[in-house]
Amino acid sequence: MFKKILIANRGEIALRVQRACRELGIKAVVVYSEADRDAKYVKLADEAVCIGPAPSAQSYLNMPAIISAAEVTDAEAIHPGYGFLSENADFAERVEKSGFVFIGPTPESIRLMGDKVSAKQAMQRAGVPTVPGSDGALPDDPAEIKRIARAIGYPVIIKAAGGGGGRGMRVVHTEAALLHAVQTTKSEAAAAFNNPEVYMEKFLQNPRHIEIQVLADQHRNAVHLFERDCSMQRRHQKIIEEAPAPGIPRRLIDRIAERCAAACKKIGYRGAGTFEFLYENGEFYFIEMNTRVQVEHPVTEMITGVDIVRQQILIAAGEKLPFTQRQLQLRGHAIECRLNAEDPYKFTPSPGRITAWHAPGGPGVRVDSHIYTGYCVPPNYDSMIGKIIAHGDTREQALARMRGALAEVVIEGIKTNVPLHRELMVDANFVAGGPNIHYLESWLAQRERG
Ligand code: MV4
Repeated sequence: MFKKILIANRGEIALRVQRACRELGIKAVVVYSEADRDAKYVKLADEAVCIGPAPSAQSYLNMPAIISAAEVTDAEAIHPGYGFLSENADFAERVEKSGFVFIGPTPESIRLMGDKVSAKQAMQRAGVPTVPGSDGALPDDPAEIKRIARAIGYPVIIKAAGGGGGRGMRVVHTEAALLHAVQTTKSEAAAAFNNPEVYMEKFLQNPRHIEIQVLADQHRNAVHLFERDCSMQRRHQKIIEEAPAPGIPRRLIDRIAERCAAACKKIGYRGAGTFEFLYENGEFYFIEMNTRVQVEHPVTEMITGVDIVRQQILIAAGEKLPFTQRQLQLRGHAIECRLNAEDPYKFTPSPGRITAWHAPGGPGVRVDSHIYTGYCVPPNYDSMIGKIIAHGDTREQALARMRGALAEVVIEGIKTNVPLHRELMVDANFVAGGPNIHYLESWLAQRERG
């Protein structure tokens, strides 16, 4: 087992990875920017190395600085967390070329999934159902593009191969708008991702966003850890996630989830991963795969009892998965509310000093956060300051526990989205379960109108 791991991230996930290290008897080295000097994850680490000024381009995205930090501290492996360099294949490659273990998939797997065209083709070949669409990247011939759209049927969506997570896409409703949309998406993709390739899919109007968590070791074992419903989002930022997904027949999900695990074996995937699906009218359609640990991993941990970060580390160290698919049991229901330092309804960031913080607690309540009373939320990064996760035997109990936790929580000095979560946890449609990806935005628009 590793003796020392470097964590190439900040905030709550840097703390979360450290906790997994501590449990395994591994020393944790953290890196920090000048803006994070007083962060809790820095204070609690065994060693900490400053890697640059506040802007992430000069710190958390600074590959040479991070690799040097691993060298001077004698770390053996690097955990990238989420965001930043976590899905950068070149980083994973440089980490391994420098003699460290990258706690994640191979650079080849990251690259395969980073290109959304190759990811979709790989999944199709592995028997995972995908959204009907173009067979790979779109050709240049305008007549051919029109033929493909007609065959799919309008509306269609044009997506950049280098995009993902909602970046570089355009919906097209008529043939008259098609070629211009393809051209615009192509030029934007060339500028944003250095890759002009685009592909076309049937545009699904009212899907839910359901994702499957997987774990694969380096000995051809792969399991799924069931699904998460991440439909409650605004502008591609998830704010509430839950597991399992309400109202979807278990046999339907199990069939898809088993295909995801089988696909991992087929492509030689290793580590934690997430298969993203759109779910509409009883059908699952694969859209993308994430090759990192996700923000919302705790809801899966709560319903399975599996520590995903611990497993990431064990897998990277070459160990076998300690359970088979059959040994994994889905237990109860879990809901996560992301805490953001922002105006609850206008969504403008609200950095600054936290003058009071009282964390909620009680049975089934988990808080993953790096904040403390007196902590100053820096303006340089994502506004997420933590997560509350509530677990119960049933969805109703998880909801009740979340309502209790949100009633208890105190965060003063900055604005947070706690009031928004309090409203949503009693919203009749959310409580009923299963809203689609547009629900939150229409709810907010409705609320705005009064
Ligand atoms: C789609 C879609 C409808 N039809 N693809 C947005 C994020 C990226 N991962 C894929 N996205 C979408 N792809 C087809 N063929 C609708 C979305 C989408 C969406 C997906 C998941 C969660 C929130 C979303 C919000 C708007 C659009």
